[in-house]
Amino acid sequence: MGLLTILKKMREKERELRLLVLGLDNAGKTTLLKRFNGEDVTGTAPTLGFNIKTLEHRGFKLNVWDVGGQSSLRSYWRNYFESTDGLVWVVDSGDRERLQLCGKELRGLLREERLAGATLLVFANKQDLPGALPASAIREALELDSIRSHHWCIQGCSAFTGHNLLPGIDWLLDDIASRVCPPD
Ligand code: G3D
Ligand code: MG
Repeated sequence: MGLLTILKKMREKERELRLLVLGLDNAGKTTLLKRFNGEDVTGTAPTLGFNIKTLEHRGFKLNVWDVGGQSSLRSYWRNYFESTDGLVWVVDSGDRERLQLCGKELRGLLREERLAGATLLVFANKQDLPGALPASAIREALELDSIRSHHWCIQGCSAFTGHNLLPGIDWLLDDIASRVCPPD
């Protein structure tokens, strides 16, 4: 392999990012990924293991892992932490009963050593639901302002309609790129 080929391969590797999409079950993780990928979002079944999707966006190759969120599966999340550039935490903004649990699970993740370098994007999903809490209320309930260990941002969105998905993902990519990709 010539030097130029090696350099090109290194460059490609730099533009390959690993995103981990987590959240409680029913938060809308799989729907969000499908919508982002332009797939039909009706009739999404609960994820019993994990989905891996490779997406292209803004010249980045995104390896996205969508791991099932049922309580029985949460202990397996740790198997997916290695080399994660960005953590996307998806919240069902209509699920007031489980907001406490949602915050607790998120704080547990942020203490994980192998996620220490990751940027955090919180999607306050299902904003299209009439009873949905706004992103500001989710931010408070999850105590996001107390996070000092990670770069973070919260974005209200609807995976169902696709509203505000792109601004969230773009912020995430910009933040990661400023850390891991040298400017062209
Ligand atoms: P998960 O992968 O996080 O477990 P899913 O969640 O993507 O399977 O979605 C769980 C349910 O929430 C699905 O409904 C899905 O249609 C719905 N949902 C996901 N995102 C949104 C959203 O932005 N708005 C609304 N209104 N619903 C959403 P069903 O009825 O199929 O269980
Ligand atoms: Mg799912």
